[in-house]
Amino acid sequence: DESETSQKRNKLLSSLMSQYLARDVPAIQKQIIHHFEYTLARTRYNMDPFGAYQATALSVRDRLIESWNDTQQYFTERDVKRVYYLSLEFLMGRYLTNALMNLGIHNQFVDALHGIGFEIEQIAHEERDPGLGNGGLGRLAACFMDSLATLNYPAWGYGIRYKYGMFEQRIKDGHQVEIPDYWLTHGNPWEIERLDVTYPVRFGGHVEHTGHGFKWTGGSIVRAVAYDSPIPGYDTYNTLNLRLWSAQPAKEFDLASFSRGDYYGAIADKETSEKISSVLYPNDSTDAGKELRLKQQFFFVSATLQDILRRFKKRKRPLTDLPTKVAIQLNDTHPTIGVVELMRILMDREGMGWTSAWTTTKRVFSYTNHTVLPEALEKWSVSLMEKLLPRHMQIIYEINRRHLEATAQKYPNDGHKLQRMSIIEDGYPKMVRMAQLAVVGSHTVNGVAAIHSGLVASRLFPDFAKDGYRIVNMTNGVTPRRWVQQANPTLAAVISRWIETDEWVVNFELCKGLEKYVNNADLQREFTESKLENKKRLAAYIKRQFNVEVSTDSLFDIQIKRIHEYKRQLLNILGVISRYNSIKRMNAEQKANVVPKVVVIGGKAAASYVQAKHFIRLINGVSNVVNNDPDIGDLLKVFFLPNYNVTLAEVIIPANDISQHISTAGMEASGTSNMKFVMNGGLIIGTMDGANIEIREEIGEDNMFVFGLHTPEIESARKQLKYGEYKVDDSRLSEAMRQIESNMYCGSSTSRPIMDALQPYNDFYLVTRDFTSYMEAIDRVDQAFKDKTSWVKKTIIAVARMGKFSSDRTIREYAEQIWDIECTPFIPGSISYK
Ligand code: B1H
Ligand code: IMP
Repeated sequence: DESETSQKRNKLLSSLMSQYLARDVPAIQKQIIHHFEYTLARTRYNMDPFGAYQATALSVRDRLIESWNDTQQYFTERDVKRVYYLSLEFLMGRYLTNALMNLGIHNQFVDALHGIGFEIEQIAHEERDPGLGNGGLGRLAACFMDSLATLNYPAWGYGIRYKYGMFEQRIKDGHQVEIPDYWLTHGNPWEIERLDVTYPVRFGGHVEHTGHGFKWTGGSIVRAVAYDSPIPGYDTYNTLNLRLWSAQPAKEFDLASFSRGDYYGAIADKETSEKISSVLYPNDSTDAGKELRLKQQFFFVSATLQDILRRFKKRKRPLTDLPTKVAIQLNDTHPTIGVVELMRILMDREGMGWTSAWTTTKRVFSYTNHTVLPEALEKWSVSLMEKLLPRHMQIIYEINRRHLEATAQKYPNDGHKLQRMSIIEDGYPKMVRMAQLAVVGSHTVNGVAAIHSGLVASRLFPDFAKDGYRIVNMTNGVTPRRWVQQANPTLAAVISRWIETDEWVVNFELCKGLEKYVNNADLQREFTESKLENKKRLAAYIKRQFNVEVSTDSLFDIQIKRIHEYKRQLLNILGVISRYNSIKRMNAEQKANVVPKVVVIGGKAAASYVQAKHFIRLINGVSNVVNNDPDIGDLLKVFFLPNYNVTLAEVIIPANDISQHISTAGMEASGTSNMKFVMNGGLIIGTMDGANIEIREEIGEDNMFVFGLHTPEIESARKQLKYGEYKVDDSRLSEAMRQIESNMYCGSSTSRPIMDALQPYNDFYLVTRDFTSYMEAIDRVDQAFKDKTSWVKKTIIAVARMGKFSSDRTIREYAEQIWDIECTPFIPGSISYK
């Protein structure tokens, strides 16, 4: 009857809990007030929007905690295989609306808040956007978490809880200024601090040879403390976890320095450990090669592996079974040291031999490559590795020795091949190539779009590809929850009404159903009205920012992404300058024929990326000239929107008529905003690069404005330009360049380096070479936009055919072809909590 008592107790507790978590408006209001008064210790007579947001967030979090605990317990009891997504970046965006929509309690919260005098939009707006990522790579990790949760896959995200996220960008006199993003100022209601979940992480020290192997000791210890954020899936009880590690001083104080009387010195030492999780490196697509960055990588990987192994060991079984319960995905090379750390743990701590440790390790890891740009390929000097991770350096040498020996046996007389495939790059200094290490240590390598995966195999790792290494393609995707349902409620309503279901939110292929109504004038009108709503929202934002009214009849032309030479914002702005010049020359009659345009450009430049910062200065200069020219009026307006982030993307993307994805062919691995723009009823002007190619394949060539050289033509075009075998001859371009040179838009400190880059012998990104083709495409856009009916039809067809680009599709492919994990939807009443 002991079990009878406990059953009774559980029943009572459950009933109390369901009363507390009831979904009716009064229950929600009670909960919000409760948190306001007791968690925040504020008085209800003094409720401000920020406090209301905090209390609301805490109320939502309460609702997530139970499902989240149940989900973890369920996975444990079912003993399922889990995937661990290791990423140095998670660009999650705001949580509140996402959580409410995924939990299906948005309407109730709208009413509950309204009843106590707040509008949900205002409350949602109080949340800081957690910018723990640079751009596409970090946002991809966030979309993946949403899809994993929604599809009920047993998955965890692991990363770093940076104190300072992506810097805030301000514009001062046309220049970018970086402001630190101390995003935790007012706490973070979505995270749960796990002071009980902590692991020691060692740096430095030395390797001892014991009787039966090697032991890494000495050095200094940093503690990793877990911070968990629940990840709700859409319309499912399953709730996943994103575990981010924060660095803290280890408990064991350095008694020696205390006894020496060096009190301050000993404390200062401890302070430095906290630096490890202090700041996100803002270098999208380039490798900064800083010691602290390597420390960050090992710190989060070591804590994560300890956590994963602890979980695995809850059941007694041999460690060689690890690959049947654990899949680890390396998001780029950043967590690659994990391959070596797992080897070390299996051998030095668990006593496994090399061969079985290696087989086990290789079956656990897989690696996603996100770029073929040489400047992004991570390398660490052997001497730095030896200093920070001496045992790991030994293991890397041994991995490489065996790898090269096996290769040499197959290709006995090919020293160059060995050099290319080697994990160690000879030279001064000697370097460890993390990409080679990731390939050798993984069972599968993937690229992120068809063309990119092809290049990974043919250009980056041709020797490995020929040697039978598994290199596959996993075309990126984005979550339709955040990027259509939440960002674009008017379009979402139109879709649901016409295909008579809102199932498209979890099955984006269903949008196909729109296509049969493409000629229906009512659908066309609703599409147009929805677009207008979204353009008004962006126009209002522009009005607030710049105090300029823009006409929503204009074509909204948008390029928002990190500022990079290869993304060619410079090509865009040269096009804008020519458009300006051509309007300047027009008479009234000609002007009547011009498609009025609002050009929006946004994006951050890495703080040390000088040329990218010049681009920003030039764009602002052009904006200043064009927007203040009375001859131009509404025909052309140009804005550089500061501080592009996920929250701003949610406002800008739904308003697009056209978006620009105009990288030099072969350089943008995939791009993911291109997908979001089209899903939101806009068309693309773009090069045959990254996912553009597959988008065009899906939506049809008539619905995309393609221009420029193709990847196979790039190298010879560069040579031709460089050696004067090809001369660019376009008077619009020379005029624009003359104006830049004359400092019409900005001073010479900006114009000179930009002019330099445009010289034929310097134009690596082929801006001048693709210019004429680009301008032709812009003309085609103008012509197409003049026919409103034909335009809206194109956008309807495009939306209807974007099914492939849901991250749900991507995640299913990873799950089936790489991770070998299964959907495990929660079955109520099935867990015993034993
Ligand atoms: C992408 C990065 C990246 N590729 C190094 N590489 C970083 C590399 O801080 N670092 O050291 C940060 C980021 N990011 C992007 O990944 C590609 O450029 C996009 O084309 C792609 O869509 C995205 C997601 O796959
Ligand atoms: P893409 O590089 O254009 O494919 O965009 C990548 C995605 O990252 C965008 O769609 C945004 O969701 C997100 N993002 C958020 N902030 C930034 C940023 O500062 N630069 C680039 N992308 C960002």
